[in-house]
Amino acid sequence: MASSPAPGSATPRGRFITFEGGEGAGKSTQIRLLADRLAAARVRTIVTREPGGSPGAEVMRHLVLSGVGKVLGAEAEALLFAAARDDHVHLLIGPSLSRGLWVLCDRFSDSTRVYQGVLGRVDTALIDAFDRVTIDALRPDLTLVLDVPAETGLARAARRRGGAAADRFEAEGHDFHRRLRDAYRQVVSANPDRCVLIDADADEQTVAARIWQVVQERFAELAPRREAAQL
Ligand code: Z5A
Repeated sequence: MASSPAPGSATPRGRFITFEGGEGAGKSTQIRLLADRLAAARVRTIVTREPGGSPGAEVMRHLVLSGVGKVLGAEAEALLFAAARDDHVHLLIGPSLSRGLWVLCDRFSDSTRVYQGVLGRVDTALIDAFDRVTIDALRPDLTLVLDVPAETGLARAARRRGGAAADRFEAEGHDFHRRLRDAYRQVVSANPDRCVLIDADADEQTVAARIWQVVQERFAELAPRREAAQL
């Protein structure tokens, strides 16, 4: 793969791709489909998620999704997500990239900016400080923001849940989820070099094809080889 080597290493650093979006946008589904395409292209890939992805962070996941963070307030909740991210970055994401693996991550620091920052009104300076400590220079190479109307995402999530209870974020109302969508669109506008908005209001294979096109265009090493056809 053609990415530059990690400092002090001969192995080229892997690519880091994050998936973002509101409830039921299809992130988990699309991560699996992209991992399949990358495997077919012989790219060594791991799939992970936030909150979670490492043993300590999975404990934090259980805590925050149980709703305890909501009781403590948005700043404390942001701190819990940051603690989980610190464990995840240092134990899994960083070492995997250094070994040349591509990392596909279901949510990352943009989720904290949107959920706790925009919707929870946590000061941006505090979130910047958390990012400096937890992720430092480990910025995603590409962030795919899956965009669906709030009603579509909530209906998908409710269908999947069946009779089970909604978690802490699923339980928020439609207005929260509409503001979430707007906040994600602003993240894309503010970071056009890193983020791409994907229209995810379509069937799974159509969305997967849109994502694959973006990924191929972004990473030269995946571009379809034309030499054979030209001979
Ligand atoms: N959070 C935070 O506040 N701050 C942070 O820093 C971080 C996270 C990192 C984690 O929840 C919560 O933590 C999250 C933000 C907060 N809360 N919310 N909401 P999670 O990990 O349990 O859930 P999620 O990240 O929101 O994902 P999700 O609800 O599981 O949705 P998804 O991954 O985007 O969708 P999916 O599982 O792929 O699909 C949902 C259903 O729709 C499923 O039945 C699919 O079969 C179906 N589906 C998928 N694609 C389609 C299409 N194209 N058409 C029709 N149906 C589809």
